[in-house]
Amino acid sequence: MKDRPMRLNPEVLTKLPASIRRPAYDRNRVTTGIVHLGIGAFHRAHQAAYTEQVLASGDLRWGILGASLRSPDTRDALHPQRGLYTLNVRSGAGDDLAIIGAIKDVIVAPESPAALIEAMARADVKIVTLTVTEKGYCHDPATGALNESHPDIVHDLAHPTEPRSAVGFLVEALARRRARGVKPFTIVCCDNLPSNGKTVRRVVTRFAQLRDKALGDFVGNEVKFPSTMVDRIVPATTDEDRDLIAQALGVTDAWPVMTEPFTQWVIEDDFGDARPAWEHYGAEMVKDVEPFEHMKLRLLNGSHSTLAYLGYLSGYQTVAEAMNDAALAHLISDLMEFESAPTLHMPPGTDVAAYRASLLARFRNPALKHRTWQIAMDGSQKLPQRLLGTARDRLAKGEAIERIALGVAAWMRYVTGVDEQGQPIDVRDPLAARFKEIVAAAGGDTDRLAKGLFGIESIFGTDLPANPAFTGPVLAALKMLYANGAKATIAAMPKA
Ligand code: CS2
Repeated sequence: MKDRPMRLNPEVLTKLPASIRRPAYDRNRVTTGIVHLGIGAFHRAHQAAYTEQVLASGDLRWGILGASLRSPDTRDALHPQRGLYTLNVRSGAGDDLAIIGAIKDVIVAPESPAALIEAMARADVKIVTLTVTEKGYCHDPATGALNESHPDIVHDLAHPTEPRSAVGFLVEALARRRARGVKPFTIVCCDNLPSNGKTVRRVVTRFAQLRDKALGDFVGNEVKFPSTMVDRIVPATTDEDRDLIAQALGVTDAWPVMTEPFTQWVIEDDFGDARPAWEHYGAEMVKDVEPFEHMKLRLLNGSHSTLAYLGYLSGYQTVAEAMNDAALAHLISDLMEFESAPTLHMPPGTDVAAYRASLLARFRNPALKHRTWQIAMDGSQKLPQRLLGTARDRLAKGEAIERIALGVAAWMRYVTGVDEQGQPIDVRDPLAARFKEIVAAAGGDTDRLAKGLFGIESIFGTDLPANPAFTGPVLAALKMLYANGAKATIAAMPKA
C-alpha cells in the first residue's frame, strides 16, 4: 500500500523548503477581528494575503473567521490544515510560494447558521468582508435594488435567525449587536459590483427596514459600508496545481491558491471602528473609490467578459490562449482604447495607456490557466457593470459601440447553450432556466432570440431594448456570429 502523503499543518511548517515563506508570528495568540463571508480562492489570494502581512507585523487582532454560505468544500480542505494554505504567485518566469496563516477557522453557514451569527456578533469582530459574487447580494443588477421576491430574501425575512443569504446574516448579526449595545461592524464588500459599498448599503438597509423600521434606521445611520476596488486574477485551482504544490512543499495541500503578481486594493477610508493597517502593505486608502472601480470594471472586467464569450466560442480554453489569437487581442485592445476608456474619469495620477498595457500583459500571463468558461459564468449579473454602462454612456453622446455590441452578441450566442460545433455549453447562471425558455421560444430565429434576451429587464433595463442604436449593432453582430462563426467575425471587425 502506498503511504499517504503528509498533509500541510502547523507541525510540518518547520520542515518545508527554506524558500517558502510561512507565518513567523504566534498563530495561537491571534484573535478573530474579521469575519469573511464567501471564503473562496479570491479572498485567500487577496484580502487574506494583505491581512497576513498585518499579522506578521505583530498586530494580532485581525485573524479571519471564514464562512462558506453553501458548500463545505473549503472547510473540509482547510480544517485538517488548521487553516493553513499555500498561495502561489505565478509570473510566467517562475513561482513564488508562501504559506498563509490568517484564516483561523472556517464555518459552513448552512450547517450552523446560529454559530456564524454569534461569531459575527462578538465585540472583537470589527469588520465583515464579503466575496459572495455578484449574485450573492440578491439584488437587481440593472437597478441595484434588493430583489424582494428573491427566494432567499423571502426565506430570510420569514426566518431571520436561520438566514441563507449574506444579507440575512449581516442583518441578524447587526440586530444582536444593537440589542447588546455592541458597536456595529463595518461591512466591506470586495465583489465587482458598481459602487459596491453604496449598493450593499442599499440592499442591507432595505432588508433591515423590511424586518423592522427601527433596525433599518440603525443600519442606515450607524453602519459604515466603505466601497472598495479589488483586483487580482485568481483562476480556480486544478488538480494539476495541487500536484505542483505537493512537489514543492513535500506535503499535500488540499486547496492551494494560484494567482498573479499583480494585486490592487483601493478602499474608501470610512470605518466605524479599528481596522488593520492594510495601507502599510500595498492597499490604497482613498476618499473616493468610484473612479478606480469604474476603471477596473469597464477595462479589466469588460475585456474579460468579452474575451470569455468570444474566446469560448472560438474554441479557446484559457484567457492566455485567447490572447494568442492576434485578431482577438487586437479587438480587446481597441475595445479598451476606443470604446471603454473614453467613458472614464480616470483616478488622479493614473496613466490610462499604461493601465491598458498592463491589463493586456496580465491577460497574456501563460502560467495562469484562467478558463474562459469560468469567467463566462453569471453573465446576467456581470454585463450591466462591465459592458452595458459603457454602452449607455456612449449612446448618450451618439458614439459607436461596435465592439461592445460584439461582446454582448457573443454572450447571447453563448447562453443558447450550444457551441459552434453543436456541442452543449454548460451555462452557469442564476437565469439559466430563463435563457432555456427564451431559446426554445425563439425556435432558431435570431431576431426572436435577441428580442427575448433583450427583454430581460434585470440585465438590460427598459432603455436599451428600446434604443435601436443599441439593439441594431448587437443584432447585426449576432447574425454575423451565426453566419460566419466567432473567429471570422472577430477578424472582420475593422481595426482602429
Ligand atoms: C473575472 C474576475 O471571473 C470573472 O468574471 O473577470 O474574477 C477577474 O479575474 C477579477 O475581477 C480580477 O480582479
